[in-house]
Order: sequence, then structure tokens, then C-alpha cells
Amino acid sequence: MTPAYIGLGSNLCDPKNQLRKALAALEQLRDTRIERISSLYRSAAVGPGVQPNYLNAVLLLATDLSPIALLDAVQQIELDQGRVRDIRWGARTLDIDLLLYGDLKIDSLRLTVPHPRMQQRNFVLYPLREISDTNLVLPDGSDLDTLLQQCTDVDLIRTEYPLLVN
Ligand code: ROI
Repeated sequence: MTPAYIGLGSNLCDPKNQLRKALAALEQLRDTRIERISSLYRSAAVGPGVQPNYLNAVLLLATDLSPIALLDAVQQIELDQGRVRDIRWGARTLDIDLLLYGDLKIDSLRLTVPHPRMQQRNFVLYPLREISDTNLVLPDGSDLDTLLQQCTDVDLIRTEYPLLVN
């Protein structure tokens, strides 16, 4: 199985509930296990105009799905939760980004891995650090601790909300 990190974000229609529903759907994915789940983070929206704050989390999966099959699966979950792709970087009910897939670098029309903007995004880097035991080295040789030193955590709050409710 390949370790794959995915990022979840929502800033519309009860974000906490959106992320919980997404987690439940991800638990059902074939050939895939959820290995780790970060805390939920409240983050200021990156993007145009005025948008509500986001809730974000990062998950570590172990998967036998190919990168494109995994992308198809998470995009289906986004659609199932009412995602409308209209305004680039606009508000959304659910966004699931494929951040890292093993050590692969992928640059195709549909998919770029590592996620091209993850290195600048505090709402990705901080939860990623929370669930990685070691200082992750990305396929381009950059390492998570160095990226974190260059990335402010202002406007990012680790919440106490549990993502898993049992
Ligand atoms: N901003 C934050 N804080 N969190 C996100 O998950 C997020 N996702 C996006 C854009 C619109 C770029 N901004 C975001 O897709």
C-alpha cells in the first residue's frame, strides 16, 4: 500500500459536519485505509473576496488505488456533498486535495502531486506535521520543518472539535 496524504477543507453549510461526512465516506473507500487524522483547524480563507473561515484537516491514507483512481474517488465525495465548481478559489462545501502520494511526482492535466500550493499553506503544513512522526521530506527535497519555519501560523487555530464522533 502507498501512503497518501489528503487535505480536507470546508467553509460552507456546517463545515464540521461536512468534514465528518467526508471522513465517513473516505472510510468506505475500497482498497484504502485511514491511518491518521489530524485535529480540525480553523483557518482564515485564502482566496478572493470575503469568505467565511475554513475548517481544515489532513489525513494519512494507505491505499492500493492509483493516484487517478484516488482522485476520482475523492472528487466523487466532493460532488456527493454538493460541491459546485464555479469560482476559482471561492467558498466551498467540501474540498479534498491529494497532497502527497508516496514519493511520486505527477504533472498531468488533471493532477499535480505534490499539491502545487501546499508548501505555502499553513492549513496544510501544520496539520501535516501533527500526524507525521518524522520531518517529512517532499519529493523536491524540501522538508516539512523548514517549510513550517517559513510559514506563519497566524490565523490558524487548532480546535478541540473531534472529527470522529463515536
Ligand atoms: N483557504 C483555507 N483557509 N482553507 C482551505 O481549505 C482553502 N481551500 C481553498 C482556497 C479557496 C484556496 N482557500 C482555502 O481551495
